[in-house]
Amino acid sequence: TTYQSIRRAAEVHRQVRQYARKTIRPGMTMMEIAENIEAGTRALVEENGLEAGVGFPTGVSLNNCAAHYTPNAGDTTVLQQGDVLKVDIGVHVKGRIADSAFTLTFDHAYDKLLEAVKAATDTGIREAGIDVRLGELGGLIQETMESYEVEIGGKVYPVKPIENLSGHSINPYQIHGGKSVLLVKNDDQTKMEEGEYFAIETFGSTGRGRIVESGECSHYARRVDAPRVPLRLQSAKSLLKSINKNFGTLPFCRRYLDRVGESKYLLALNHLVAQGIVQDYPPLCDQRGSMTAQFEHTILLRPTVKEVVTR
Ligand code: MET
Repeated sequence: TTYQSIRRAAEVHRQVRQYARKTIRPGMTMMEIAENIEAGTRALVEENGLEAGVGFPTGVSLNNCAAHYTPNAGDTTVLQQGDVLKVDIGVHVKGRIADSAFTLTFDHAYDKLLEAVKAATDTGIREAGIDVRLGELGGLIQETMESYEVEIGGKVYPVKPIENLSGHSINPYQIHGGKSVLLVKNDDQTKMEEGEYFAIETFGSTGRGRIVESGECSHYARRVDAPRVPLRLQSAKSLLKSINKNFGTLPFCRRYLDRVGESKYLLALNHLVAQGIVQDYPPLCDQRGSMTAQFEHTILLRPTVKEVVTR
């Protein structure tokens, strides 16, 4: 059943996450970190004979970058002692995606920042429920986040919720299901409904509290509502076939195209993005020098109970 698939995905997620927390160390490359997590996921789903796999590219966003960074081939970035690393892991079973993220640091200077964001996510989880208005939930998350200020390197910062990032509903094989939970008060009167499945995630920043797209793109997904336009570029046609076969509408990254044997696909991939068939998700970063943190769990709004499946 649906609930079974969700719980199996969450259990694999829990084990992979525990392994990640134990093994990630400064000095490792971002490539090693991401690939270890993905290899762990693949091994666990295979071991359990599940119709399952990686739910989306492993996010390993650093410092001012909040989300949607994973290394592309050739990236030699090494994790530093002073980095603030957001580890965003996705596992799916039959298309039911467990989406949960945490922040790792190796310097106690950031403890309070992490505490603020963890508290804001806990507020989001605690206050979520059937008939809760999305705009009000954003306000509660904001209040919690803004009740903190942090001192880092002798300077005091307010912790700002990132105002243009959000939690989201999740549909089968579709990571962003259509409903958004912003991290600030807003007038969205939409309610959460029975049976819905949400990624509750919050991001706090010592910077402006706003992200912009920045740096080379790694994350992509075929759009669920892709227009069925005839493709004149042969390479784009064949790449789309491969995407449909290997990922369907699950998000993928350039490394995943490499591992299924695609090469020299950038022109074709960019064409699919330009045609509105594939959505690109570039890294999302606050201003230079700022630090961002994230915590996230997936929740299931059952008729009589709220299940925090990834806890
Ligand atoms: N978990 C991340 C998100 O929800 C990564 C998804 S891949 C586009 O945005």
